[in-house]
Amino acid sequence: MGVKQQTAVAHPNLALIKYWGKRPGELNLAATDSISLTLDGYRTATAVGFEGGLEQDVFTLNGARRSAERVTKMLDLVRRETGLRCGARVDSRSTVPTAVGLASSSAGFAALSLAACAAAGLPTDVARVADFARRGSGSAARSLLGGWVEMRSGAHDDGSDFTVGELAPGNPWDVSVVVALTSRKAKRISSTAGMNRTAATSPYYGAWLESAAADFGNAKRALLEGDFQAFAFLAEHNCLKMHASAIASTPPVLYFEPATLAAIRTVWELREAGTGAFFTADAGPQAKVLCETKDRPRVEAALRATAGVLDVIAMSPGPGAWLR
Ligand code: 2P0
Repeated sequence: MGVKQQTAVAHPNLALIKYWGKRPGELNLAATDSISLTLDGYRTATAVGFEGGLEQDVFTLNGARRSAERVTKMLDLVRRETGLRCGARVDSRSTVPTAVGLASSSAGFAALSLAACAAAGLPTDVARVADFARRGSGSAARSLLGGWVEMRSGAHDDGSDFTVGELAPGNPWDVSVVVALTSRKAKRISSTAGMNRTAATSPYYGAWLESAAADFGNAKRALLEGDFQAFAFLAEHNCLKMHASAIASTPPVLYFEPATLAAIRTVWELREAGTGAFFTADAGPQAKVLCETKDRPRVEAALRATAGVLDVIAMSPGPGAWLR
């Protein structure tokens, strides 16, 4: 077989209504439906080429050889579907800092799954690629699409009614996301480990699942009705509930650093002073602030002046993954 190399590019996405917890089984189906915003700025470009004679996958990230374990797990699904037996060379170039809570895996597995499907000759429509992307990292399925995206696990155990879809493609609001970087250290607990520990040990996990389902419905309605304040308020509350359930795990799953809390206070002070800014935080210490673009300079300045904030990075909504 000749080598057919394909390259895909994807951006990370920011969860505003969170995926936290998995359904039982091997299909990596989320226990909660989620809503995200795909961002511009950071990006990952991944080239995949299946090579006859290559016995193992070879994975390089920004030129350095890395463990191919998670890559191979996903590529095995592509091989199973196509009958391909050989290994692949996977060369990924990413500007997303890894393992600090900036959703590097969402862009990484979106680009990998799209490039792998194309290289293996499988269909590259979003519905098909999303099944592979999700198996690599749940949140990656959302990065296949641009702007506001919903991810729904459906009701079937075999994942056949799992969907991702663009919400409000017309982009109802001119929004920005301002990230307050509070630490450059790798996060202490991976999101997979954090959510599994929460499900196994947190007394609040059941309450989280119940209230997350209501949040999803209410937030989607607010988005479709164009009510930014209602949507963003729900997103902030949803984030706090996710972290509250995680903190109550044994041992605790705590992602916040002192500067994360300082940034949260800054956001609340901005709101008290009349600026519509709302924070969210994922499996890492960074505070991510959603605001209307007209308020972005004020939000950036306030976060820069916050104790412990190392840097401030502003981003806009971005497109879904594409083949290059
Ligand atoms: C999300 N986060 O919806 C949630 C909200 C962080 C908080 O990191 O186990 O890395 O690989 O499917 O996609 C989602 O976790 O987890 C995540 P796996 P993933 O983005």
